[in-house]
Amino acid sequence: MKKRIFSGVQPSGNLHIGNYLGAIKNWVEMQDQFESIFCVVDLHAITVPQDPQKLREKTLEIAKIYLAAGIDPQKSTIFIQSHVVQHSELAWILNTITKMPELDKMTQFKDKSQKDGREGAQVGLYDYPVLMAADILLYDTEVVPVGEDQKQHVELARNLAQRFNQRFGQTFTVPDVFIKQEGMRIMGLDNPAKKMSKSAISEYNYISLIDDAKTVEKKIKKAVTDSGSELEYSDEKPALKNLINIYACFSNQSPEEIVKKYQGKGYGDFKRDLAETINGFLADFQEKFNSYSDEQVLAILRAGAEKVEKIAKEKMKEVREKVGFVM
Ligand code: ATP
Ligand code: LTN
Repeated sequence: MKKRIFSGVQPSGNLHIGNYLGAIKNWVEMQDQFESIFCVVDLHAITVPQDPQKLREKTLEIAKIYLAAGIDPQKSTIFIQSHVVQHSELAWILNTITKMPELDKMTQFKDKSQKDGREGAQVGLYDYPVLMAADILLYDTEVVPVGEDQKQHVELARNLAQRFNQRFGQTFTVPDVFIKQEGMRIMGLDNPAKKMSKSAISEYNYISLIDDAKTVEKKIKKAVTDSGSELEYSDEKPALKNLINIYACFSNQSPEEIVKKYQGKGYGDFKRDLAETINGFLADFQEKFNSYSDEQVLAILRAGAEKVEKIAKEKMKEVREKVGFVM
């Protein structure tokens, strides 16, 4: 039997090449070997304020991105998180076995609550990792493919599964995290010390999957580089290292091959070719992205929800019995 994988992306902001290289690209490669479930996590998105109309649009957009990237609905199931109510229900139950210090230490919460301070942060943002654990455990997920930044959250899902099993008897599969080395942490183009993020303030931080060719050229041109003029792949030159990593992921060449190719040439040549490589990928991607209608994706998402709801219902029946609810 194939192992089951589950992963998701939030419909907040513009998906960028970091999301693609760190997560979605790997899902596409994994969908033949695994029974795959991919979710558009709208319940997670509202942990920071969203405009309702925009949220609706973004939710369908993420699903189109999955499809355009190569997720095949014949092989994988895609659905919208809020369409399967059991996610919220399990999150509530898991809340009752989660300890405050487990959430206090979450890097993502610390980062995201920085803006308004802990006092101004919503409880939902704090509780985000528990909902994510519910997503994962509801389906007896065995492997969770994500970018580096999500490792801590999957660790919590593992702990909660073990704790619940210990207290109530074997119920949940303990999931493993899967992080692919290449692309696991694409850094911001304007600041190589922080990961590329769709909630970044400057649009020069990221390359969106729906940026046009001119914008990509401009953003790559403006991307910070380290001092010096020779292309170098090292931790001392984090900005260049990041650009070389991006180039490597899109061109299937190793960083060493790339450095060799540009020896004796300036950053200019490298940046021009990098923009061209990214644009080659985006042209094909965007053509597919634009070929889906809202109705088409909605039909796929509804069929997906129907399929996974069966699994979710069964698991919740077991959970309800175990915790002592009257059936
Ligand atoms: P935000 O910027 O709002 O925090 P995000 O860019 O982190 O959002 P998510 O929806 O939280 O996007 O993440 C979707 C997937 O993309 C996750 O698996 C995450 O690990 C991965 N990911 C996000 N940013 C990067 C990055 N810079 N490099 C590699 N993978 C990333
Ligand atoms: N928090 C994740 C998105 C996410 C997820 C999940 C990923 C929500 N639920 C379950 C894997 C499995 C993020 O990437 N920001």
